[in-house]
Amino acid sequence: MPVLDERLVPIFEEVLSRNPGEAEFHQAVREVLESLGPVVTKHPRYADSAVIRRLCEPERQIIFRVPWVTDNGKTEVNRGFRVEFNSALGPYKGGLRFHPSVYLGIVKFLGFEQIFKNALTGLPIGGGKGGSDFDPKGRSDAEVMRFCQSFMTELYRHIGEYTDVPAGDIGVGSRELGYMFGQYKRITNRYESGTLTGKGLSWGGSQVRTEATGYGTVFFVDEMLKTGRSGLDGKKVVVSGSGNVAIYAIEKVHQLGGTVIACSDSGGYVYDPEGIDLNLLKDIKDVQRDRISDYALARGPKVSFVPNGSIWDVPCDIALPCATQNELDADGAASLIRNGCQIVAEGANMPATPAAIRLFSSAELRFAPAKAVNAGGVATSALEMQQNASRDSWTFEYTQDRLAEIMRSIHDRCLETADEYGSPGSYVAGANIAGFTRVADSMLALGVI
Ligand code: NDP
Ligand code: 2IT
Repeated sequence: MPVLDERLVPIFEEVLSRNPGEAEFHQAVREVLESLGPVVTKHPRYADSAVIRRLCEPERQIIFRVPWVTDNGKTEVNRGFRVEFNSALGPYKGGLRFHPSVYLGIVKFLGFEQIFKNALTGLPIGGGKGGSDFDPKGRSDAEVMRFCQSFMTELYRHIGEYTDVPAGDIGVGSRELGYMFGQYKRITNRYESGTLTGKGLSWGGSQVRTEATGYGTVFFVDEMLKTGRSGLDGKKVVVSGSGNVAIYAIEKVHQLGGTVIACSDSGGYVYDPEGIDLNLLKDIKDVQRDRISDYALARGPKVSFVPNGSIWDVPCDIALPCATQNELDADGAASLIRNGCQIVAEGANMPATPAAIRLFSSAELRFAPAKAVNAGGVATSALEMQQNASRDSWTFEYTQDRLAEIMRSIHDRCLETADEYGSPGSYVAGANIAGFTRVADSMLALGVI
């Protein structure tokens, strides 16, 4: 493990002792602190002012009961979370995740990452995250609605256009956001569009928000390729997951001339050498809400389904992990390197383990971290807020151009910052330092808050 600067060791030790058992949060904090040594050397004010200690402690953490009734009349009790991590740059902003694995440590890791990601966009948004250990899989629409209504019956008092603006994440898409917005509107008697993002187009949503995280991921990769005077044309790409981020990453790779030959869900992966049939995938995943194994069944014998297999064993030029945290470990990384993969860019949040990242940095492979690569989703959420505030709606083309420009600017800022702090070419150092300095400077300007 890389050593931490001696001024950062006590901060990390405090994070460990104050947040016991929250492994994902520890991992996310450590990854940022590992980049900050040169920053506190160059600018001792960051170490002297306790701004880093303050950043590691959420401004507010809300945990609540979510009771709801199944179609069979049984009462279920889930736990709801909203961690309002940092509001130095704007209202707390970040998604809601519904997945059985959700607990405080997951919400805190995601909220912590969100602070720096949102800072990198250059837009006026603070960092937060929320969710529940509710599992939407196998639940009817009516059950999902009752759960969402109960969740919002508590959450509504904590959020608002100027306070905290949630959106989607794993298990939360336009269906769930619709039920939550409906309940928010009903309780508050306000059509406050800017209180949630990722809304449907007919009720205050923005063009391109659905596609934004996946498209933005591929725009970022395109910028990486351009620095080597190359492009996506003819490239073989592997994308893990088959949810919102994965589907629109696949769509943009295909639009830019690459071919996605494999994707997955938690049951395994499909290998489709001719390229993923996106209309079929969208129908199976978005409409039928079925499994990736059904995709292979529908495509016939030319497509294989590998249950519980590692998608990183499929040889490719570019790998885009777009499913979940820690899905790409050292074995997966070794396999990608062995098979000649050139770029790994994180569409999901923290999908590569620290051991995998260490292997990438010692190989001829370029690695780009989530807080830069997948920032297009939240950036387009901020564009949605901007449209809501001005009661305007922009065209698809204009919004997509704004997204592409934001991704280009994040990419360039990462490389410039990495250069400035003595780690040329490191997107990890660039993203962490550029995100950190913007937030920390604002916090210092606002006093000890
Ligand atoms: P979805 O719920 O739409 O899709 C999630 C996908 O990941 C599904 O294919 C799911 O498979 C798979 N997956 C989830 N958990 C696991 C697991 N434990 N093991 C293997 N596969 C798993 O979520 P999104 O596409 O929205 O989110 C994907 C990632 O992108 C997350 O890390 C999220 O935080 C991140 N992200 C999302 C943004 C957004 O705008 N939506 C923005 C930025 C980042 P299965 O159905 O089998 O569970
Ligand atoms: O991880 C993320 O950036 C998201 N889930 C999107 C957050 C948002 O507010 O759009």
